[in-house]
Amino acid sequence: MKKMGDMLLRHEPFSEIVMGNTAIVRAMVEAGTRVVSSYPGSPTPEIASAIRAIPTAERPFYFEFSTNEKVATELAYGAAINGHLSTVFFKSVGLNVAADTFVQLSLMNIIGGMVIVLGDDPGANSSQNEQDNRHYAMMGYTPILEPADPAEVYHFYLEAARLSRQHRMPVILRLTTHVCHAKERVAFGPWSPAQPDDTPRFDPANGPYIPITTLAIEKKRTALARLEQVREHAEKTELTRWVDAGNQERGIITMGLPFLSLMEVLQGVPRQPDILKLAYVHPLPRKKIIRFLSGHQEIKILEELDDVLENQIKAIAFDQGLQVKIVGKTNPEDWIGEYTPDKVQQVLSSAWPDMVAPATTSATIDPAPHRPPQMCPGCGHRSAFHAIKQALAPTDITVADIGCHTLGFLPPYEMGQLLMCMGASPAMGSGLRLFNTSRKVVAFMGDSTFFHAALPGIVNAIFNQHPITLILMENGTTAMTGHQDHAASGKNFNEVTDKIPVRQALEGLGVKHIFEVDTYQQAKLIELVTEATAIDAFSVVIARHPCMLKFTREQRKNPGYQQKHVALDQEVCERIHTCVETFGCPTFTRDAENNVTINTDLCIGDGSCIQTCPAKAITPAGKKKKGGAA
Ligand SMILES: Cc1ncc(C[n+]2csc(CCOP(=O)(O)OP(=O)(O)O)c2C)c(N)n1
Repeated sequence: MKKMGDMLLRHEPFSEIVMGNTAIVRAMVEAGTRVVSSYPGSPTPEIASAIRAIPTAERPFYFEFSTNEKVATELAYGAAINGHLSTVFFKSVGLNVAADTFVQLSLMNIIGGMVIVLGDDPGANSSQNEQDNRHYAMMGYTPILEPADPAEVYHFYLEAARLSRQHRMPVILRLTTHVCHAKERVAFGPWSPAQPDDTPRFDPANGPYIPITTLAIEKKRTALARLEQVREHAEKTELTRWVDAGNQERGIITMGLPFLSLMEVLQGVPRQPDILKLAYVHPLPRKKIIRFLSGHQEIKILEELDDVLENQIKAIAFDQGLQVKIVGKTNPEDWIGEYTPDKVQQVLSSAWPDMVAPATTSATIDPAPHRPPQMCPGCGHRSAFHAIKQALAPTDITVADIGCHTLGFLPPYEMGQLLMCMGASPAMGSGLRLFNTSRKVVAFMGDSTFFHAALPGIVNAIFNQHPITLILMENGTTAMTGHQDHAASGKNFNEVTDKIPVRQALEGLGVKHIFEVDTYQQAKLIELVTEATAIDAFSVVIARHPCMLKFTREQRKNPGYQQKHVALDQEVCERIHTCVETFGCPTFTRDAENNVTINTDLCIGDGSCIQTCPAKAITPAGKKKKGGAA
């Protein structure tokens, strides 16, 4: 980590093999960014890992994980109108949370400049959907730059920062999963640290910053005029690539990852098409596109997710009265998934089969064995779900939320029958409870989600008296995205801080029925859930246990650390298989003879399984030396 931190602060130009998520941090440093904020979400958390590699005292900018994406956006905006170049980054669906603020930003005079880094997720690798945030950018009159690889991430960030400062408007840098995680050698420029001018420059005269009534209309005019100025940059920028193969029949307009995949697919193709690879995805370089369209008989638009480019380019061609044939999406599948090389081959072959043969690879290559997601050994959520299931009737309704605990919906627990987005479970549960006196409603939620977006739903349940039970699965961290701290963790990104205990927050809101238990105490948990769900009022069970992945990782750093594991006495085991079938810890394996063994590489010896064995065959066992046999 120190090496990475030193690298990111080098003064002389250098080149290094880095991820897109690392390249962007060097760009932030070189651009003179002063404030960066985020809420964790794939594919962007490694940006924060790279930031962490720079010790706080040496970091040339302030960074924080805020409580949610809206807050992070507002913080970056506040800093930017005080004159500081700022950046906010988060995952695709984070823009839904930030949207109420985001859509106003283009109306403002952002004197310091503000870059919004989006981690979009075509293929829904780690998201509830694969939404195309170009729609938001268009709705918010905000320019977007879309890089294809780590080198472009670096250059495009610098361009976005320049543009944003110059036009005092927000600029989006749209990354996608592969672009964030791909690695390549990037040539970075020099950095000469200068004493930043931190004068607070906020001046209402730079605004107005209050976009209401006629002012909102005036501000919209300004936003539209700025977009036209940005279009002029888009026409001229060398970041747009025109790959001229001298082909006057066929051309392809594309951007981002699909461009890289296209280059792979076109290898060995005898008659190469011309390619226009866009850097600015909004606003489009209209004149350049008209020139490209005019020079070809047929154009293929190659874009991931929605037909955003296609519709605009077809409109441009129509307005210009161009005769060129434009082939966009031809199949519903073209709207879906990442444009990896095999996907691009498939999409291109359906437009131009004489140029590219249909992809055959998927049928011939053995797929990797299916590996369903699951909770880690020792996870407190497993112990909780195993117990809670025993406290509820099969007809009761269980509402999931977003986080590691979402995995409770999987067998054998099947706890959580519906899921929407972060913080939605209390209000959805409240709706399910209306006119419903026969089926209890239980909502689940993690502690990061509690602060992120759940408080309004909880307040609503209290205020409007919805008698549901919320089970707050408190593991002390934002586990699913890589253990980022949150308001109840006792530290923020930079320092130790006071905890905001969830119990006190709930009491402050007026919740009268609050129960607390460690999730490893299964009998107690069953008792409390039974009691809480019997109350005809909003109730909360705080089901607490530290995230054991995080805890064990920290323990392993101790020199004398010895991995523990449980043992299973084959003589006592009655082959009931609760450990495998109902508790479901991946540590237990059942063989063809129905014998259960323990994988001591996986088992952390937490012992939460011991109480689940009706035959009492599981015991705390021997300790396994670091790296040695049991
Ligand atoms: C709006 C939004 N932002 C970020 C994410 C990414 N995300 C998925 S799970 C999760 C962590 C939730 O943490 P917590 O509620 O504490 O549950 P845990 O994973 O610890 O069980 C986050 C941040 C998301 N899905 N949606």
